[in-house]
Amino acid sequence: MKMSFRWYGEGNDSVSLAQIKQIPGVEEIVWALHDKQPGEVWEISEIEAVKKQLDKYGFGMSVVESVNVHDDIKTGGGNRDKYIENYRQTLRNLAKFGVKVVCYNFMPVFDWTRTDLFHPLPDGSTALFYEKSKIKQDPSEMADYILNTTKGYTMPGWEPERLAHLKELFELYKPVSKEQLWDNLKYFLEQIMPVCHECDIKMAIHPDDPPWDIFGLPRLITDEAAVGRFLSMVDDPYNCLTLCSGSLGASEANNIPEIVKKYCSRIAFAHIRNVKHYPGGDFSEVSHRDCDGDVGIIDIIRAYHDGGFDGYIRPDHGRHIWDEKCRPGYGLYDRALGIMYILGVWDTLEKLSGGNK
Ligand code: CS2
Ligand code: MN
Repeated sequence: MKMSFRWYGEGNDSVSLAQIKQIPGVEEIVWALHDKQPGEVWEISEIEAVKKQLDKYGFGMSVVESVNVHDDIKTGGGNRDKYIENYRQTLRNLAKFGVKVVCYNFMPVFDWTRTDLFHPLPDGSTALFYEKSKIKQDPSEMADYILNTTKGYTMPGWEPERLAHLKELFELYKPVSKEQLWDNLKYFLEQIMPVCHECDIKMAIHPDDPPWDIFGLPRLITDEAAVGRFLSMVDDPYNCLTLCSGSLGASEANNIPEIVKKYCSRIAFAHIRNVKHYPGGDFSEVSHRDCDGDVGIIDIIRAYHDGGFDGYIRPDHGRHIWDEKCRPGYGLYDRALGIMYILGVWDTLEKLSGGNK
């Protein structure tokens, strides 16, 4: 297991590399070129610039989150082959810098969705919250809320330039059924698998968050059956998962420790996040401590440990604590606490099983 920390880049993150360096156990920075639009090639000089920044602190750059997939690929639009070729070129360029895992998602229009970015918790901290009844058919109210609340820090999938074209985006996805979306995902992966082999890069899909259809848009990676379908649809060791315990764990029906046990060998990247369920499908993100939420953090870590997981792992969203001003879910303090919790459980399991680390 290699511990990592997501960082949005110089001038684009409230957290500095120097701060991350002081969190015990972090070897890798999970990074991306956040200025790139989906479909653009990531140029060597741009990747090199990030490498120089990370080298100063001795961090690896093995995991990219995300190389976003162009809407034409998701919808099966006319230019998809052009954008797939660009994606392949980006993979080739990333391989030159030792990138081993590319996280991406195949969610239509939005990335993760929350109705409250700063929901107060009883301890005085705030966290991301989802209230089912607030998700209407029309997403424009939500889009306004996100734009007004995230000032200065864009949220993945909710970037102002995308939100400005919401109507067109919805039109684009109108004719795309769930089965067509599956077909388009399969087509995309089959086209890029040969390059993944050549470059030794694993593609690791991030589950849909929340794991159910929203705003009338289909969502694919929502439960164990979907994960099984996804992995057998393109049965290739380079077709992998980013197993996000909080995304799949937002649904009470999903047993995350069981999913980890079953598919451990195909998980390239683990996101550890805890979630508390409320009646009616509402949920709140909470601290990483097992008893604060419902996903079974200790059993999840145990499943990775006992499964011999040697991929990359990171704490996913944290709460906002100690008055920190940061990108929603991506502050320093609570994610650092999360790392210490994950490592505490992991190191204990190692010791109990007679390992020497
Ligand atoms: C992330 C996702 O913040 C998060 O929940 O895990 O936004 C993730 O980066 C994307 O879905 C991957 O494309
Ligand atoms: Mn995640």
